Amino acid sequence: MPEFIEKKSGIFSTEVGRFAKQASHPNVGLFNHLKGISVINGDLKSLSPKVRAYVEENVDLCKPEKIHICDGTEQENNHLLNLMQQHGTIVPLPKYQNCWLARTNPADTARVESKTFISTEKRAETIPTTKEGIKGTLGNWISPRDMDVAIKDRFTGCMKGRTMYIVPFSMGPVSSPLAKIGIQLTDSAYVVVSMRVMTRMGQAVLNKLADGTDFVKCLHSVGIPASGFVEMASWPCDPERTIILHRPQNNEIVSYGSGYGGNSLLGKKCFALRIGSTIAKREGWLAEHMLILGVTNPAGKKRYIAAAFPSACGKTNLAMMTPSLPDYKIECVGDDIAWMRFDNNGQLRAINPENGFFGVAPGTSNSSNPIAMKTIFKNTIFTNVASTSDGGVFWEGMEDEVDDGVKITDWRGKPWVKGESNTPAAHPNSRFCTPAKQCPIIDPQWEAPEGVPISAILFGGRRPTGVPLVYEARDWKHGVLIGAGMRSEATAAAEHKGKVIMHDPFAMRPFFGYNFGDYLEHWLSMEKKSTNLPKIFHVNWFRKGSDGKFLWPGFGENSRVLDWILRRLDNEECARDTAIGLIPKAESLNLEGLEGKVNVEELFNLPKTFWMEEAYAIEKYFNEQVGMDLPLIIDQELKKLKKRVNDMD
Ligand code: O2Y
Ligand code: MN
Repeated sequence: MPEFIEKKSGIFSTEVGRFAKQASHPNVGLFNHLKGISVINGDLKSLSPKVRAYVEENVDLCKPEKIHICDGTEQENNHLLNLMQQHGTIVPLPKYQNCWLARTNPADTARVESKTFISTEKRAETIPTTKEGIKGTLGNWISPRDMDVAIKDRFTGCMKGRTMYIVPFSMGPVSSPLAKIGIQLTDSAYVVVSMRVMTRMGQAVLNKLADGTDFVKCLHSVGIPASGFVEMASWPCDPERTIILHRPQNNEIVSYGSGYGGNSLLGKKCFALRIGSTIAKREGWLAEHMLILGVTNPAGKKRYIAAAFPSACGKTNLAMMTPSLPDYKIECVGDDIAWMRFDNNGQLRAINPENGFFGVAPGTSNSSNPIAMKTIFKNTIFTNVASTSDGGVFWEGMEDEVDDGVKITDWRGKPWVKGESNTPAAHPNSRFCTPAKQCPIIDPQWEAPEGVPISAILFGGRRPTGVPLVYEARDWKHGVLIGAGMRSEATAAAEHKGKVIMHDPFAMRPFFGYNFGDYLEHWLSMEKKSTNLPKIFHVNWFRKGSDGKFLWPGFGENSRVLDWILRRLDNEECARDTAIGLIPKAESLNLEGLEGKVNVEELFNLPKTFWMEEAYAIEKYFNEQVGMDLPLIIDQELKKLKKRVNDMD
C-alpha cells in the first residue's frame, strides 16, 4: 500500500510494535533475506523455524516492501478494512452493521478451472489416462519443472513496493484433531479479511505452529496488472497470466493473478478439497465437496447427513432448510465442504473445515432461504452484488426487499433500473462472505473437535428427466457407483454455459487432487473401515413432468424426503427394490399437509429407455475419461446396473 494510506490510518501507528516504522523495528535485518524489509505487524522471531523459512524464501522471491504477520484481531481487521476503503477496493454499506461491498475487475469474477493445475512427477498420478483423441475433464496436470518456471515467471518481484501479509489459518476448529493448518502469504488485504471470515485465522494458529507442526504452504499474489500500476487499481489482478497450482507432494499451493473467491481464498477449494483430498488419501479419510446438516425428527432423534451436489442445485439452501413437516428441525454444520473420518468405533465423523459461508447471492431471498437472509446482513463482505441508494445491497431475487424510491447501482457501478435494464444487477457469481456462527440455525455441535456422526451420505443432481426424487444404494459399492455416475444440468461457472447434462462425479470434478480412478479406489477402501457404514442415497428435486413443470413443490418440502431417509436409517421397511436401487414404497413418502397434488407416479417412474441411456452415458464417460484407471469393482457395479435395467419389464 502507498505510504499515504498507511499514514492516514494512523490509529495503529502510535502503538508499540504494531505497524512499526522500518528503522525502529527489532526484526529489521534479522534474517539475510529480510534485510531492509519493514515488519509492520507481529514479530518474525516468534514464528516457528519452518514458518520463518517459508516466509524468507518467498520474501526473497516476491520482494515485498513490508511484512504484516496477521494476528486475526478485530483491531487488525478494522485497520485493513480502513485501508481498503481508502484504496477504493471496498465501500461501506451503512444500511447494515459492518458490511462492505467489493467490486472486482470484470475480468476476475469466478474461479478459473482451465488455469488450475496439479503438479506431480507423473501425469497419471494427477489425471486418468483418457481415450486417444479425448480431452480429459478430470483436472489439469503440470510437470514440476513447468510449475517452477510458471512461479518464477510470475512471482519474481511481484510484490515490490507492497505488503506481504502472513496469514496463519486453521481449516477446522483449532483444537480439533481433524483440523489442518495453512499459512497463506498474500498481497491482498481483501484476501486477509475474507480468510478471517472463512477460516480460523490469527494468533491461536501461530501458537499451534510453535511446536513445529506442519502446515500447507499457500502463496498468493494478485499479480501486477497489465498497466503495471498496482497501487492505482482498486482491484489489481493479472487475468491473462492467472494460474492456480498445487503440489500435493509438498502440501503446497501457489496462486497468481486473481483476487477472487476460489482462486484466492486458498483455504477453500485449493486446500480443503484439492490438497485436502491428497492428504485424506494418505491418511485414510475423506475430503469432500459436501454440506453437513443435522436433522431431528418429531421423536427427538437427531441424525447428521452429508450431501454432495454440483453447483446450481441449492446446496446452501438445503444446508439451511426450513422444514415444512411439523416438528422437524434442521441445523446447519456447513454448506460446502466436509472432512470425514471413521473414529475408533467405526463411526464416520465429519467436521466443516470452514468458518464462514461464501454463498452465491443471486437467488437468495426470504422465500428461497430466509435463514441465509437472517445470517448475512452483519459482518459480511459482499462481492459483485448491486448496491442501493439507501446504503444496502441488491441482487436478482431481492426485488421484494427494495423500497420503491430506492435507486440501484449494478455490480459494475452503473445505474440499473428494475424492469428496464437488460443486464443483471448483480454478477451471477456474486457472493456474500459471512461468519457461519451468525447463522440462526447453526448446529450446537458445529465446532465439536471430534466432528459430528454421519449416518447418511446424499448424492444429488439437477435432473429434469428420468431420475426419481430419491433412491437408496443397495450397498456401499453401489453407492460409490452412484457418486461416480453423478450428472447434473450445467452450472453457471465461468467456463460452461447453456443447459446440458454434465458429468460431475461426487460434485468433485474441478476439485480432485489426484487421479479420479485412485479416488474411487480410496472410496471403495472405506468399506473395510467399519461395520456401521452410512447409507448412501441419491436425490433429485428437479424432475419435470410432461407439462414441463417441476414435479416436486420446493425446498421446504425436501424435509419429507429427509423423513423417508431417516426412516430408512431406522431400517423401517418403507422401501422397495428396483433396478436402480431402493425407492419409497407406495404411500410411504409423507405427503400429509402438502398443498396441491404431487404426481408421485411420475416422480418415481423409471423409464427403461432412459435408464439404459443413462447407464450407457456413464459407461461411455468412464471409458473415455477414466479408461484403465477405473477400478474393476466400479466396472462390475455398472455391469450389474445395466443387467438389472435390461431385465426391467
Ligand atoms: O467462483 C468462485 O471463486 C467461488 S467457487 C465456490 C464458492 C463457494 C462454494 N462453492 C464454490 C464452488 O465452486 O463449488
Ligand atoms: Mn462448492
